[in-house]
Amino acid sequence: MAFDNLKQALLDQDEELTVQLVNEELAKGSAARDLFDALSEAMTEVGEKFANMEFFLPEVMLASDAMKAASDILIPEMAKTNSQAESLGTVVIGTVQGDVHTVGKDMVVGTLATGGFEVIDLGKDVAPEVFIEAAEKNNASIIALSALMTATMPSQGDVINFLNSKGIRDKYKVLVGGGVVHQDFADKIGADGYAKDAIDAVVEAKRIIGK
Ligand code: B12
Repeated sequence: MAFDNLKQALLDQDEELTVQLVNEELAKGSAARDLFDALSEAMTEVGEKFANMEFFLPEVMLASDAMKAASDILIPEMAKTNSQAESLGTVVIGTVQGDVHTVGKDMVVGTLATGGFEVIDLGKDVAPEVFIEAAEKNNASIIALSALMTATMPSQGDVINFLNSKGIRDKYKVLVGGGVVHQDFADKIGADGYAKDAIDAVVEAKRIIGK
């Protein structure tokens, strides 16, 4: 398995070592994207360990912090290697209201930026009106919504309802995702696109804007 030490550092929730190994691998010429993918796999394993009760909230939070620190280095690196000459447009992204899960959303930020989009990251627990203000202000073409909990999935629909109530639904494509979200739910709330992971998010983002 590639980058075993790096993955293990994340599984050990060792932020300092994770960052050190990322910097060492970059200095050796490893591709930022490969490092990001390896860490994404490790983070998925963290999620599985949490579900199996091998890990509890403190371990998960520490691993998430290490992932965030690594992403802060890797995302700008990945954006540099983006071969797309022209921007594909602006995506406003965030985790929906009531939800503080950011790891998966951060990965989508990374892949969209590498894939040629300008990305405005609004962070977590974002209210519908904040998504829409940011989309209007930045002339976005896509609003991307992450939700990790059953209780916060309806907030994705709230953003679409808000767009409808303002009479501006047609100005934006809405892309949804996150652990609990699925295609049927996306269809039900009238989203334009759904993707199961950060790699597919780029394919789907391009598809919904016809690129
Ligand atoms: C990490 C984590 C946390 C961390 C979050 C830290 C952080 N900064 O993100 C902390 C500890 C804070 C946390 C808190 C809580 N959590 Co939590 N958490 C998780 C955990 C273990 C992993 C999530 C994760 O990072 N996965 C890894 C990433 C890579 O996967 P992902 O997020 O799904 O993202 C991928 C795709 O979904 C997709 N994607 C994501 N977003 C988007 C957006 C778009 C537009 C697109 C296209 C794609 C896309 O791409 C990503 C990369 O491939 C999950 C369990 C699990 N197995 O998922 C529980 C989980 C999500 N949490 C859960 C719960 C209940 C909570 C808490 C209420 C506390 C608790 N009792 O456990 C609080 C909620 C606080 C709140 N109001 O939000 C439940 C939700 C249950 C449900 N179905 O509703 C889960 C499923 C655990 C469980 N089995 O019970 N949590």
